[in-house]
Amino acid sequence: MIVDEVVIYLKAGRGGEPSNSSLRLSSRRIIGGGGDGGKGGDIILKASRHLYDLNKFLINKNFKAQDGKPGGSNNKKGKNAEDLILNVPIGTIIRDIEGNFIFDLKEDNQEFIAAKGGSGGIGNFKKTYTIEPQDGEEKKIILDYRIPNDLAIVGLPNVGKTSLFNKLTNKSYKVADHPFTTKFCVWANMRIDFYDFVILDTPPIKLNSENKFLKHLLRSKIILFLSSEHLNYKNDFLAIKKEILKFDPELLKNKKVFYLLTKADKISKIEDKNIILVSVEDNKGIDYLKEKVFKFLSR
Ligand SMILES: Nc1nc2c(ncn2[C@@H]2O[C@H](COP(=O)(O)OP(=O)(O)OP(=O)(O)O)[C@@H](O)[C@H]2O)c(=O)[nH]1
Ligand SMILES: [Mg+2]
Repeated sequence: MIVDEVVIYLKAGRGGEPSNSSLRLSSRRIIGGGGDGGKGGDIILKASRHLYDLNKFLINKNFKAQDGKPGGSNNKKGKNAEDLILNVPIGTIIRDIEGNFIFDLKEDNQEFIAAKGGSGGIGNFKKTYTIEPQDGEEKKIILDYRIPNDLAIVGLPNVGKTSLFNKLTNKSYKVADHPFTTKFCVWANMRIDFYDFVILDTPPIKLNSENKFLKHLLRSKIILFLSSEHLNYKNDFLAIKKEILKFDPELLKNKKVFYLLTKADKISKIEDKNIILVSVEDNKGIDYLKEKVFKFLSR
């Protein structure tokens, strides 16, 4: 099971305390000599290609960066605290607790300051007063992981999604002659002509239901709509489209959709130019599909 959404609590570091001390310049001259406090540590979220879900945040959800060090006498500045860096998988969207978008960490090593450390207090060097340090920002945020992928397979239950996924990736995920076999999204590389593309298999779409896994279509460039209804496939495709649009209309924007009729070993041909016939039993249409995918993705 992949963990694709978590709420975490962040507390950036407070600035260091200022020093309030005296500095003797001569037997008659004494001035303020206190140094400034150091800056509190930021909490930075950083995209890492070594992580593939948000599982690690189930163990620890609370993060605190260190406070800045206090200033010293003789105008000695306190040390800035080190930033706290939290690695997240590439493809993690940061949201506020109401779900509003804040930032999308799409590329390896990309960083975002999620909570800013407070500035250090100002010491009384050459002054008669000090200024208090600032607290670090405190935040509760949502990490919303959207699996990076080039193409995704979607469809109603039992239409042959995982069978096609296995065929295209040489994997052997569970296939069964009953609906709802696939419970979670899985993804793997599909190699075509020395190029690797990431393909996503999804659980079946349930009609009139939330289908939360559809959020992983956000980054797909191609979506394969699958039906095994050799007569009523148009109804299936309409139902798939309706469920996706209901979940989030953005998911179909600027996407290429290929319409696939599966289990084509059971029929001879079909008079519909918009449909690609495929069968994992006799390999019908598999090379043609790969060619179309390759043409589109390697443009
Ligand atoms: N004849 C034939 N049967 C197929 C083909 N592809 C899949 N099947 C069969 O259809 C059934 C469902 O296949 P799956 O790949 O598990 O279908 P799915 O859409 O992933 O199913 P869910 O994960 O439950 O939604 C299995 O019994 C497969 O053997 C095909 O090309 N031809
Ligand atoms: Mg499946």
